[in-house]
Amino acid sequence: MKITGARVIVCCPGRNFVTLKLETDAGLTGLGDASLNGRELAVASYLTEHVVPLLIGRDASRIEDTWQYLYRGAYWRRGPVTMSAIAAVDTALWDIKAKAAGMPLYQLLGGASRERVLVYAHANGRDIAETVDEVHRHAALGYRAIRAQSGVPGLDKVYGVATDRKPYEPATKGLPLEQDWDSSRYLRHAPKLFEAVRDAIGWDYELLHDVHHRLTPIEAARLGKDLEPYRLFWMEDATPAENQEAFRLIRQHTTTPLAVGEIFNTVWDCKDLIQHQLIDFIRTTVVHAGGITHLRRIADLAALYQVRTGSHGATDLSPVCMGAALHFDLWVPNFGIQEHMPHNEATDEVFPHAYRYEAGFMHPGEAPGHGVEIDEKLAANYPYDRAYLPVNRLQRDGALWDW
Ligand code: CS2
Ligand code: MG
Repeated sequence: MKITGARVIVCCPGRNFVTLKLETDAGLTGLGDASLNGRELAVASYLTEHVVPLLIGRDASRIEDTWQYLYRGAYWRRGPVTMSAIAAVDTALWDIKAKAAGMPLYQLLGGASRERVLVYAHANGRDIAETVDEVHRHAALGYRAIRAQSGVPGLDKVYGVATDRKPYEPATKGLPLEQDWDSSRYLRHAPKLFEAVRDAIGWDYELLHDVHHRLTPIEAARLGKDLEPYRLFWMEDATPAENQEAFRLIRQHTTTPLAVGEIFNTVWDCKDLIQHQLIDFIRTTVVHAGGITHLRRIADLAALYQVRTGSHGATDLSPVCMGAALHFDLWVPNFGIQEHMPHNEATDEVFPHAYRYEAGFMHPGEAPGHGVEIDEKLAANYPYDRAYLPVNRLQRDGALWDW
């Protein structure tokens, strides 16, 4: 079976998505997500200008060879743009292979290891009371695991807290939004949030929290310690991880489980963290970490050290990524949890899908392939609309800080 066509479709049904569609001489098509929030067109052009010409005429069944060809062959390795482009090709090829076999993708990976995929929801509010309300609302929707974020007294805008109570904030039109930050205010506030949430919801729910890279290692260590009484499922992205050793310091001080990896692209970004057992959950996902082929490599390394998966699943990843991730989650033996933020209605219409949510869990469905398609006509009604992620500045002196 040969690849006869490859097209990049960019659309914006609320958020910007980049989708690669492969066609074959057998009449089968496959889809891969290549969305990189705020830098979408870099991946689109990497694909169109440099990858698509290499794909035409290739054997669609040679997924591994194509992965190696694009990774080693480029000479310039790793990085979010390269790895998202490779991921899109890889995901589309797995989609085609599973369709050719007449099977849902998880069957090709080795079959289901579980009946359903545990997902966590997002609860956020401008203050603690509002966040507690949101936690209750998500519990009523059936979620067993809930991430809680709240505004911080004295700070204008904080990551994870949507403006106008919209479900999701990152990426706005015009210049990047400037948020302000003060680690001391945040460090005083976060334990109070979890004390209130535990008081309100009790102990039958898993609670999660995202620090979004904003603390230094020693501050992260202190937060982990202060949150211990509330038994979090994880504390996410406590500090930036370019220096993987930084996590050793956090680890020495706290038993709060640590998650990281939504911005990682390859196993090399995770390697030290996993091998030295400095983390508990690895959050790499299909679209930004080289597709199913590479994610499987990361998960297998993690399994050796009892590190479990917890794939990124924000709404800036398209339903194509979500579908593929859910097949992966249903199979992967060392599964931990999957992030779930429902897409808006327009996105769900543009990307009809077989996956479904039910009472705190998801399932990828039984459609052959990964079960996600694109309505190209509808997609054409939503042209690309440039948007940027916010930047973060210290309240004290306006210096640029981590976001
Ligand atoms: C996040 C994301 O879901 C998460 O945990 O940290 O919201 C992240 O900020 C966005 O995906 C960035 O595009
Ligand atoms: Mg995050």
